[in-house]
Amino acid sequence: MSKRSTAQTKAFPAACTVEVAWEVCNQVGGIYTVIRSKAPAMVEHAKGQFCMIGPYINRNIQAELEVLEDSQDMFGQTAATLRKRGYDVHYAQWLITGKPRVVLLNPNAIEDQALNVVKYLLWKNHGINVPDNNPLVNQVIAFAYLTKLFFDELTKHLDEGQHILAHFHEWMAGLPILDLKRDQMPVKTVFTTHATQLGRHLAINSPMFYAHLPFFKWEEEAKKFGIETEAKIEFKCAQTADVLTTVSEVTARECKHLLKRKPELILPNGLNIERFEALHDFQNLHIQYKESIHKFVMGHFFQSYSFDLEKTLYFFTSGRYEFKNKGFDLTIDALSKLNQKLKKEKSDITVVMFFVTKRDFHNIRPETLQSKAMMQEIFEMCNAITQQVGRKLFFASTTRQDTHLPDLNNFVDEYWKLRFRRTIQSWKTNKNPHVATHKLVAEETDEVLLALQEKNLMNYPDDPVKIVYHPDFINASNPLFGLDYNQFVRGCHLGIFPSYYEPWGYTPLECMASAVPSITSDLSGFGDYILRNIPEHDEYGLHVIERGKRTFDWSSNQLTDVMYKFLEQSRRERSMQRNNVEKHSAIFDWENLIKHYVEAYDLALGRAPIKGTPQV
Ligand code: G6P
Ligand code: 1S3
Repeated sequence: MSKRSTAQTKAFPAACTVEVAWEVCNQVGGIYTVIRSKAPAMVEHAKGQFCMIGPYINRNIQAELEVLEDSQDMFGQTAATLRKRGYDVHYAQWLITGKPRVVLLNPNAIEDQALNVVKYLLWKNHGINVPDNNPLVNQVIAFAYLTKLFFDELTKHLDEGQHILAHFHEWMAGLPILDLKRDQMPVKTVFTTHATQLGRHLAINSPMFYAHLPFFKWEEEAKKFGIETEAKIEFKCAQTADVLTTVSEVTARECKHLLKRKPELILPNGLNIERFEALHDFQNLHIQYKESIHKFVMGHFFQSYSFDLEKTLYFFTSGRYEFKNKGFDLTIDALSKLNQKLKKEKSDITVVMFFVTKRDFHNIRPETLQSKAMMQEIFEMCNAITQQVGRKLFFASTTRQDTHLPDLNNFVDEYWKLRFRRTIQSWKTNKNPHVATHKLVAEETDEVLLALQEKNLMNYPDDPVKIVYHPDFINASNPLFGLDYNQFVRGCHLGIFPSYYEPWGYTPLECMASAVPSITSDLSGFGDYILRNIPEHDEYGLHVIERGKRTFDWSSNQLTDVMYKFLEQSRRERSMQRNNVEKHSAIFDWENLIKHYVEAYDLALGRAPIKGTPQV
């Protein structure tokens, strides 16, 4: 493979900026958050000459789109030309903050015969073999074909010497880079990988992933995992783009070894912090949403036994179901130590730990739903009784001669007394509350359940650490909490994310934006970033567990200590810490972080020299 030039000297004016990603209008994982939250900053930076390209595969997206089919701008005209040629192309404004314009291309509308020709050319021109039976790869290739057609047309609108700045995210969107370069199009390319295909697989399967990183042979490993096409596309995109970037130093190391090119720049992920900004009432929001979590906890636990909600703290973790990569294993281990420690001390504190992830399940456990319904009934019954007592007391107060408070029991009808007794009696049980809220499809082999069983974290009455395993992501329609995810986060006290493999990791950042302290690890991109850039991070409520150079047990002990110290804080200290977290969250606002993107674009357009020789 040839070496690229070490520096670019000529600066190219950019006619427009185009950002291409599989997750434009199509939520799969974290890249959707990047694209969506960054939109206002991008629109502002490109001064309107900006559009996103994504696949048209999520039909529900129509509700979020304002169609711009008659638009005469260069993107609208290009989309119209492709439509006239028979392609399924949509041009619209995406109705999110920033209202970016989007072009959506339908990969499923490409016929098999045409797709076979595209595959043949991919093999002939770039040495990439494509299997017959991989529907996702087929979609990716068809999407790349349409994207390249779009650029072919779009460049016809350029003036002499002008270029397009095109930013591609991940292997699923990056493929057109190869033909753009091959055809020497006036398009400058930035490729951002948000993880590496191989890294993810190796981290799950190789016990010493980080130590072995320099020694893996990427082609052999890709074959082992059956991801040769994906890995090759990613490798070629990384090699061919004018500028390679990734989201953290952690992933940059992976790129160096597995993609054989050191990224020129790191583009840390941010959030549109304004969206979360609750001015001065975020403490009140915490109380309000905590109340909803209390209700769930009462329904789930108090049927069997009760504890003092004033002395109960809510911890949570959430993320894709990757037991080891997301650090669920470490979290369970540390929780079991915390449980023992609190039990030994006869502590009066209760910790309720929520595991929020996505697993196949049959249904929410009927007991969970029933108990929640009973809570509602008890709530309504108590309201009815207090209303009755209130009315009778008011009447008695005005008619009595003596000034003593009468016995309120006398104001409750026999009917309500009986109903009260019956309801409470039928609700109480001596069974332990389940750890899982849902009936899982693969209960016997579920790693979280097995680890909880092994560590005996089974919600026994004398356990200070209680577990709620919620195998579904939380949204507002969720019947158990009645909260959307951000509200749930605000209602909790501490987020726990000590990941083993995490290119960036939005969850602790989302906590920060919601004024909730969190724990992350030095192996996550976010944790590594705060270690490098925010030395006083503990004061900001951002705790980092060392995992990179430590054993599992060492890290687990450290995690136990950090959780224990958190419990030692007074309510006032917790409240002050929430203030601190909120105060510093602007560090991660896109308004501050967009500068890294601008730097990448300047590099690609030759406005700044690319330092160093990319490796091959
Ligand atoms: C805020 C409020 C306090 C409230 C506290 C609950 O700080 O201003 O009035 O008591 O939240 O905090 P906690 O950490 O116990 O949920
Ligand atoms: C990736 O998504 P994931 O959850 O598969 O990209 C995200 C955005 O850059 C990043 O936060 C995450 O760590 C990566 O893993």
